[in-house]
Amino acid sequence: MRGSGPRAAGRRRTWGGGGGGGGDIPSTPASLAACYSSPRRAPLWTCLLLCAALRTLLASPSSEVNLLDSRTVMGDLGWIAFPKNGWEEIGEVDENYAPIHTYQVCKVMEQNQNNWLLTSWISNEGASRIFIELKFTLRDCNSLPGGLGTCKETFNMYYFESDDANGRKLKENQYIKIDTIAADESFTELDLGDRVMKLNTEVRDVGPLSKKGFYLAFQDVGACIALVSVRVYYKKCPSVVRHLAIFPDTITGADSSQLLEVSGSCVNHSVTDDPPKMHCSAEGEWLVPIGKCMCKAGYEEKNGTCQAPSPVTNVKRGKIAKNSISLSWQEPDRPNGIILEYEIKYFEKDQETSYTIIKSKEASITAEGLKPASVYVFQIRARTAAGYGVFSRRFEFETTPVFAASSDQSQIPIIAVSVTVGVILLAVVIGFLLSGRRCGYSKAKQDPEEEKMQFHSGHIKLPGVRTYIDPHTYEDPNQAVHEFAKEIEASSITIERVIGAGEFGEVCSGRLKQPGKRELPVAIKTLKVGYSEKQRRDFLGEASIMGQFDHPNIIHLEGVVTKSKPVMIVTEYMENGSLDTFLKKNDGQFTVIQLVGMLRGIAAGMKYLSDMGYVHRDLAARNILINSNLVCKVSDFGLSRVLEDDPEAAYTTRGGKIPIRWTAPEAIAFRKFTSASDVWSYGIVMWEVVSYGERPYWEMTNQDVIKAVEEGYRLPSPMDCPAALYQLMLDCWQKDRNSRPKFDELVNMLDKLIRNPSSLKTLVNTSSRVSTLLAEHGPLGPGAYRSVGEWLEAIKMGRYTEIFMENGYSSMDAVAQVTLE
Ligand code: ACK
Repeated sequence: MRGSGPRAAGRRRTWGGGGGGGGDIPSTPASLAACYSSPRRAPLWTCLLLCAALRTLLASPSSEVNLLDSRTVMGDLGWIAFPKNGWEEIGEVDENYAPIHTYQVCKVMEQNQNNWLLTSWISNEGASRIFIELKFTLRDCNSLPGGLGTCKETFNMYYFESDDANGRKLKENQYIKIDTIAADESFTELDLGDRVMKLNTEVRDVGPLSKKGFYLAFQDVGACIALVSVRVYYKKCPSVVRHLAIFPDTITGADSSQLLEVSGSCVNHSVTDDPPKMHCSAEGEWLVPIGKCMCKAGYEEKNGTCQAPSPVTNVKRGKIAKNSISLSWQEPDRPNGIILEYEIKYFEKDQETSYTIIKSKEASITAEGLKPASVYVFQIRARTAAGYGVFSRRFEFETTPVFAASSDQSQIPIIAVSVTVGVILLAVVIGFLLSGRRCGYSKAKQDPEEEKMQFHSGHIKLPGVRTYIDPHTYEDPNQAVHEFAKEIEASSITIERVIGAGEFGEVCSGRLKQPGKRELPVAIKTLKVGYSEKQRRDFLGEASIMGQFDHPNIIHLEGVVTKSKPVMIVTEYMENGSLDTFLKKNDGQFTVIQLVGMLRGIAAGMKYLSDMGYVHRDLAARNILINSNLVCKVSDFGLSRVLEDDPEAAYTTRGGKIPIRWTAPEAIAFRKFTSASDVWSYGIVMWEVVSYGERPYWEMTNQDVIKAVEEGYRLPSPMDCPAALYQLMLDCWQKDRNSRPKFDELVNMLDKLIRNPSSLKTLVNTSSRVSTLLAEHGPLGPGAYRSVGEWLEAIKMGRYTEIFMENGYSSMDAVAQVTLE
């Protein structure tokens, strides 16, 4: 599992040994098999087989822009080899007579090979990070008769930046090495017998580039290689329209973890005070839109554009005779300007090709010259200065028979026409959304008052559970320390080394040997000399809090030294230090179950704290410690000062200091810190863990994070994240704090996942991951969208937009009114 963000996706290619590793190419032609069978014979690697297969694989993702693709170059590539008898090009053509630019070298029997292949100049077209995808085959040295001593199974790739398209250098030392390329799959003679050739794909990236272009070079030092294709590309975030703003094609940043902030421009007939922004990731994905454009007065949003009035919905029939039908209607719900006129289209049922249009300045008409006893279909639309709105749904009325008396039923409301396909569909979709949204556990709605009792005041006693006592309630803080923390003799502590710096002084590791007890490894926090009385009180405040807890997932306090200097807090030693640093150091090294185990431990520790009535306020991976058995323990307790010494904490407009990226919106906005806001932070910790210590919201500013979260956006799923875990994260990030899971529910859920590891196999797939980058995670139902078209598009049912419109479901309000019935 990896970080979801710009950095992580880029990294994955490199660790994975390239973007895909080996793949079999079946049915090697006889000529190719023959050439490989003896490296001594000039290997005529016609590789003909490759061309047809490869050309079908050419399509690159829309976010990738090719700077060079050797497979599509029709003429001479202009590459040069030195020495001349090293790399050689296979002068073959494919079945369409297009050249196959395959280069080979196979001097495995000769000593001291140093064969270079230099490309011609490649413009980077303004991109500062480029990717190189190599497809090649490589012979397994073990399978070579007698060549073992000299044969190699790697080659090297280099680059040289230049503004000059004619500036190719021949000196080796002018080239900078990109990487040594090894094959995931080499092949043997046996493979050739089976006519299976192992094609390797490796991708490397280079950046930041500062010149207009570059040359690539491939160095062979004695391998048997066929370089089948070289594709050089950069990534871009393709132009999109989001929230009525157009975001242009944007080349990704130079750094693999960079998020580029891009401003959008409002579509025609829309405006904004604050231009909307999106962030272009290094992987070419648009992330976290902020802000929106609004249609100008007189325009309404539809399918990403601004059009004129909303449709007429409330049509009543008036006098109906054998040759005429009178109708009246009300102004559209949202005229979006002054209605200049209405256009009425009508036709005899099933004769749609022959229709009549009449215009009326009034909201009523009489259609005349109709056939008796015939059904007519009517549709009406309004026009303002901005143009026509969409037509209303179809209304059907029947003229009377020749001999029937006319009727004036103008006061009788029109009976709704039969339920259309669109409505049924809508009902099904809504039902589906409502029922499918929740899975796993049920989140009992918590009475806010009840919550206050449980979470807000630290002194409400839960049956059978000890309660946390705020050290502030002691007049003398020293009394609190001595009530909850044991005094340790300084002489029983041996300090071994400094392991970090805390706000109050150094953090050291050492050993504790108390009389009658065995020696323990410990961590020792010290209070630096020259401290003030307040600093001493705050420093020891943490011990007063920690000393009240006794749980395997809460850092254990051994005791304090207050009677001599330096003043110290002694805790159990956690070999692997803080969780965020540990995960970054061990990126990609753990199984999903190990990660879930870590999360389970943190949740269990937090359940204990919330049961005690303690609200942490600064739950983050940096404040979790992990030991050599990968047991995670919650640490960093404090009074107000917890947030003071957290480098992540920033001042809010209300003056408090808050670690914005980890904190629930209600805690940021009005300091509503509860166990439910700790649950929000826990969701962020889950994200940090699954993404191996990625920074939440990457380089976005705190202000942008606050705005984006307020607007309903949530962190996207980390790469390769089990869907069940991401769903838990989203649950923790519910805007309504009462809807978030409680810590005991989180522990139960994680236990279930651990007991049933196959439930972790379903990963959030890439396409839905990308769509969640953009999706609003408020209500996932229609309420989250501002137009019917946008909603239907989001649920992949955009093709039904017209049906919805025709049936009068043109606004999200109208959609929201529809019941399953
Ligand atoms: O990431 P680290 O190695 O883990 O660096 C920080 C540093 O001290 C400053 O807080 C480490 N640290 C804090 N408490 C402990 C502990 N109980 N056991 C091991 N390391 C600790 C923390």
